[in-house]
Amino acid sequence: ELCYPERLNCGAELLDGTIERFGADRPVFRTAEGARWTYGELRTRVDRIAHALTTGLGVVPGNRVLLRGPTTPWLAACWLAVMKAGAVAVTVLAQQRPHELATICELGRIGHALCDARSLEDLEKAAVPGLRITPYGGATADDLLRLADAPTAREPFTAVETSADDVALIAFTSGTTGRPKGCMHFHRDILAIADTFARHVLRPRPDDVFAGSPPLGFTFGLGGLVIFPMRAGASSLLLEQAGPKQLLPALARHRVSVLFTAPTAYRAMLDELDGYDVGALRRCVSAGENLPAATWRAWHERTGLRIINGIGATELLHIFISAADDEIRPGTTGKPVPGWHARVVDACGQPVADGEPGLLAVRGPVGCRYLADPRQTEYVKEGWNLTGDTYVRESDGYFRYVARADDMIISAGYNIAGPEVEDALMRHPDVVETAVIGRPDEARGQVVVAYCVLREGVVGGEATAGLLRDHVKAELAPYKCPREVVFLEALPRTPTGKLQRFRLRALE
Ligand code: 3SK
Repeated sequence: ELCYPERLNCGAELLDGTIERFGADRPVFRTAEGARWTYGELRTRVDRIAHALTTGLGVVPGNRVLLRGPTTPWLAACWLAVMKAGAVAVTVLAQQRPHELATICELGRIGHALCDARSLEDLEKAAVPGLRITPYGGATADDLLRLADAPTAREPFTAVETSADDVALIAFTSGTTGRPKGCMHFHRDILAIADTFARHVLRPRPDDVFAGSPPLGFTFGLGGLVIFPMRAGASSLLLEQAGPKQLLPALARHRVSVLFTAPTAYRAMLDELDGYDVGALRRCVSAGENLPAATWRAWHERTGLRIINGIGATELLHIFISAADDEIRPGTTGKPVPGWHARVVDACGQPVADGEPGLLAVRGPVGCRYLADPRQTEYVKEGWNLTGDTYVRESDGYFRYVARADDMIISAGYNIAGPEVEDALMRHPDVVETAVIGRPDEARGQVVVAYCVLREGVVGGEATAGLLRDHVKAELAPYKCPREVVFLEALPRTPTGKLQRFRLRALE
């Protein structure tokens, strides 16, 4: 059971609390461009921003402040300042376009935005009535620091005494289907993810250097690159460009020890590993999508490292099922993280037998609270959060991913999980990425269609399609074999890297 005081400010806890425990001189953030911040320097900047917010901009506790920009120490500092000021951070992704930003601002009733000077254009184009935009980080447009330059802003900022149950963060997700939903999280939730997944599974050390690809606008990144390292007194390399091509050299150069990224990035890095010394790595976390067992094994073979696979959700802030070290079982996600409970249920919410597929239901220290959205009652039923994933619980308590609940293919009466066919295809050396969907079919209801991205230099076409179909037939029951294989240059993904199967279905 987690137990937090009634008065709790997660920004103060992560920053001032960590300084109390570990000292102010330890490194906290660095960048590929050479910036180096200590915890003490971070506190000075956070306090000045908090003064600028409250005195300069008139932000009061409970006001919502949109944060937009690439992954930089300044964005992390703005987030911490919003926390310390008792306001509510609304995080968005750099890729979100004007109409999406306008929807978010309207839904979130947002009055203020702190925006990296390089990311202003789309936010300005969103033309949100009454939104006051304050740029930060630009050589000429650093309004934020100008506000923070007032003599009073040089004093330490005393964090607002928020309650543990005050909303601290609204994280917007459009999931894989489109319409954005705001997920509200409390101050205690921010610490709870560090005190469950990070504490029990990741087990970071103060000398760890974290890095990864998820942006801070995605709670996977906010947790993995800011909250977890700070809770442990560790440091984080914040990368503005964090594709597989930038990650590998950064891991080597900065002796990164804890990596957060998605299955596709692990797969892509495998092709480039030679020539990079990733010997400092000791923890690799994968989430955002199911990790194919083939990718887990290939990474283990090449690096000796056992990837920590996890399932998380913006609704629940971070990872709730996972496993560590020797408990990791490739091809499964693991067991509920200590503090969390999980079960597999039928459409009426009744538990199904072990070994049977059903809907994943979880409960724990963080719950889903959508901001004014009727979909709340679809996600939370009788205290259980229904994540929209189909899972199997094995008899020894391990949870195995089957598919997104709406990604099951029913063909001639057979239930086929797209990801199982994808796993089989991924075991073919020429396949880099794949997505399997059901195509409507008069005779069979649906037929299996595989979309594949091939290794560079391999040519698609009838012959390759035939080879891949033979490969699947050798690995799985023949009824699971794709009727058709379609070759693409890349698969459609959300800005957070999740596959958008609905866009593939629209091609059918
Ligand atoms: O959405 C996800 O997949 C996720 C995974 C890990 C942590 C947080 C999130 C939102």
